[in-house]
Amino acid sequence: MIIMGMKEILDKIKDAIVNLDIDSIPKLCLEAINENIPPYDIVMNGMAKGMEIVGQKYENNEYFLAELIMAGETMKEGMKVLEPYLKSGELKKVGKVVIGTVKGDLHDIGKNVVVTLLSAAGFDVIDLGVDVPPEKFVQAVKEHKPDIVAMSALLTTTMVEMESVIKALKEAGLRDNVKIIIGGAPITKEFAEKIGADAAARDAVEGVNICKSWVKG
Ligand code: B1M
Repeated sequence: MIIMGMKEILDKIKDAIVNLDIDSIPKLCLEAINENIPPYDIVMNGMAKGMEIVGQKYENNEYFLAELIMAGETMKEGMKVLEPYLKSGELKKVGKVVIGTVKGDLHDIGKNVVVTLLSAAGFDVIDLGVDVPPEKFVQAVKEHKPDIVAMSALLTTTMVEMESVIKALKEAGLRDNVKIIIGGAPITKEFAEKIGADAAARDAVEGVNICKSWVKG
């Protein structure tokens, strides 16, 4: 039997995403787990790297919408294998987060990674899904009284919806009850500041670390 190194397995996983190889991805993820590669390295340094390349191919007209959809499905199959290893389950709840992808935006893979890692870190997570209008965020904050509201947007045309959510929370008198964090490929710290969010996260790991820093003590 040939034993592969960590980088070699992660490269195979990245390539499987790029090649839309939905049949191989579960086996490769399991192989990586059996080689003791930390599950979130498999997500961040394997599958997510592949997604970046898929995005570039789409921009270069090498891939089209059908390939984007297939890449999304392939990553989801990989996540199914990894989720049980990412979740620890028995932790005492450290805080509550309401999260969703904003109105008009259907991208949920990155948000789902954030949800999984937040749950693994002991947060109670209320996931509102995709295409979430401001009223629904407001309603969820009233109902669940979270410590944190997290929003995801992957499109430059939908990131503006984040500002609408913050405005709606202000109008409902709820803005100061929560910390607000935003994330997604087009999001910058400058944008977060401009719209009055408390933080922007580059990736899921940074996002979870910021959330942890808000609830500790
Ligand atoms: Co779309 N898409 N897509 N897509 N898609 C992008 C985003 C795009 C950059 C591709 C490209 O052109 N290079 C481009 C946006 C261009 C722009 O706005 N500037 C684009 C486009 C144009 C579109 C459509 C308009 C295409 C069309 O219909 N012609 C359409 C829009 C649909 C809609 O939303 N209304 C569309 C559709 C889709 C699919 C449905 C086919 C599919 C999504 C499937 C799904 O999510 N269920 C899809 C995909 C897969 C992509 C790419 C290739 C990959 C996104 C992804 O899942 N990445 C993407 C290209 C790219 O991003 N480079 C692209 C992997 C994921 C792990 O990373 O989501 O960035 P990401 O999340 C990261 C961080 O951003 C961060 O942490 C995550 C993990 O580290 N993060 C947070 C995200 N949210 C956070 C919240 C936080 C914290 C961190 O809060 C605490």
